[in-house]
Amino acid sequence: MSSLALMISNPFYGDLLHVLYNKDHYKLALGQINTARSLISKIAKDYVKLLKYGDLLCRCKSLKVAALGRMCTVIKRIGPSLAYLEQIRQHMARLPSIDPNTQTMLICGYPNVGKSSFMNKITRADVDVQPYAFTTKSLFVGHTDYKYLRYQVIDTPGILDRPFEDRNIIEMCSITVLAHLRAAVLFFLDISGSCGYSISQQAALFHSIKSLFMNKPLIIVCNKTDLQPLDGISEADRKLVMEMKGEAMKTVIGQRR
Ligand SMILES: Nc1nc2c(ncn2[C@@H]2O[C@H](COP(=O)(O)OP(=O)(O)OP(=O)(O)O)[C@@H](O)[C@H]2O)c(=O)[nH]1
Ligand SMILES: [Mg+2]
Repeated sequence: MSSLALMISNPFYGDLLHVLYNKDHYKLALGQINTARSLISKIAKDYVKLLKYGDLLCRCKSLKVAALGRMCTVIKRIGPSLAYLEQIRQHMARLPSIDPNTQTMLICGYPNVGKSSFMNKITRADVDVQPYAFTTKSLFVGHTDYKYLRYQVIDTPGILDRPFEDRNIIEMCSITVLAHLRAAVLFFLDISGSCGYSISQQAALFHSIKSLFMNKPLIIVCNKTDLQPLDGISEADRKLVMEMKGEAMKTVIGQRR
């Protein structure tokens, strides 16, 4: 369980763990493990003391059996906590390993806008692409080379524009990675609306999470232009797109200073 404790101490994985699991539950489980550990070492110490007075081999052996029995009882009592922590450990082990110190591109946006399709084009990752929302339910990591430099690319689950407390665990994974990683952000917009969401809904999401883009290079990617050319969108939508691009320019200029 020490690898789990190590993960919790990493701010990014720690927050991700809080998003995926109830913080109070696993802290309680870890606390029970710690108590069990000290109980077991106390039993060991007590029985080592008793063994010193063991005059016969058979008496020493029965002391050993008694000590092991008491230790097993302690372990049995924390069985459910151990099973719960093992489940978390296995889940965390399946998460992609994200290097926070490498150059990173983060793909985010509304669900079904074409984030994973782009990810599959520029990396060798094979993320599932489907014509419905929330196909991607977890973080995916791939790598791409550009001008002799290697970039880490992270595909995130789609985020809906809704109050923070209403967001589901899948959306919160994206929010967590946006909040923690120093990365260039590609905010994907489906300007055709074939994703099922209008440009104004997508723009509302942009403005509600734009504080997460602070101090990060940001690019607005207008996707699905084969279905709807950019110059064919309504004046109101064009204004929204230009507004977002203006915000993105600010962050890029901020980076260059
Ligand atoms: N016409 C067209 N369709 C696209 C384009 N990019 C993606 N799609 C389609 O859009 C749908 C959604 O694509 P995904 O890549 O799964 O979208 P996503 O943003 O990863 O979706 P979630 O994982 O649900 O958030 C699929 O049917 C894709 O084939 C594009 O450039 N043009
Ligand atoms: Mg996807």
